[in-house]
Amino acid sequence: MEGSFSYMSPDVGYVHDVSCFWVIRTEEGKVLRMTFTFFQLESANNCPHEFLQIHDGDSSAAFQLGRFCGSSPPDELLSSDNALYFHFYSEHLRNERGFTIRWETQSPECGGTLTGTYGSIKSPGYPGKYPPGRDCVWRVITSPDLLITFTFGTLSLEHHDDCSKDYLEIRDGPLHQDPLLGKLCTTLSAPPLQTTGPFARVHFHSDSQINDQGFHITYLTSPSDLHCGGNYTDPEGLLSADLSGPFMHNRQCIYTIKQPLGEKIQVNFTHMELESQSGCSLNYIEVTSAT
Ligand SMILES: [Ca+2]
Repeated sequence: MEGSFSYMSPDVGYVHDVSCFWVIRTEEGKVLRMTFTFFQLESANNCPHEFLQIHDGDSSAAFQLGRFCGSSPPDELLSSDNALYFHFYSEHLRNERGFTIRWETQSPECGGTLTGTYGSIKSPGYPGKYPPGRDCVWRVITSPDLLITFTFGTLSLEHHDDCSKDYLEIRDGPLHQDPLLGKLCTTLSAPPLQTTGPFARVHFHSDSQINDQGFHITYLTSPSDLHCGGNYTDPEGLLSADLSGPFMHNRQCIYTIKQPLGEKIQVNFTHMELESQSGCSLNYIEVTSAT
């Protein structure tokens, strides 16, 4: 769904006390993206006499995205839910003033797989407020010799002491049971977080009420300082990790062995010496089949 609407001053000089309201509503679960194709209103600080005011919902009670006048509106605005409310007011609308607004329905950005060596992740509807009742999961899958560092450009989540309401959770691996790097539910800035291996899982959760602006985080990758991990496609070969010298702390070495479809892979341990503890909780080798 898409469309546009306009208000232009009539061609008769001045009109007084114009007040108009519009609501755009689209399907449940979708968001609206709007752009200003034409915008020419009186230019004044705080727009006291003439303005277009936009709310992130279906009434003036919803969060105000902005009050605009002059001739340089923002490039685009996104709703965080499926409705936008517009209020246009002018005390004395002059000739050749008005606006045209174009809108389209979009699916909110929520989850996905990122494989680049750098990238960014935004909460659904960002820079508008995130919608309630969402769970978005992003997986960052980079190459075996890289580590991932997340930095927080914007972090603005409903604050709660034990993060039981809204939260952003980053795990040191691709799975929900992988170790937690950080769980955030604050509007305070947070220091960067670095993985110990080439994969990460980012999970955003919002509960049913009280939302905030959300987050915009970026990630960069850097080479692992140790030779560990790699991709193997030869029909046979040897994997080894040299743990001599300064002992390797907090590292995941991911080795992937890939063979043509239908081939089976046999793994033999020719030498293994790892610290022993019950349940292999501290140091371990794990072999999984990724068919
Ligand atoms: Ca909430």
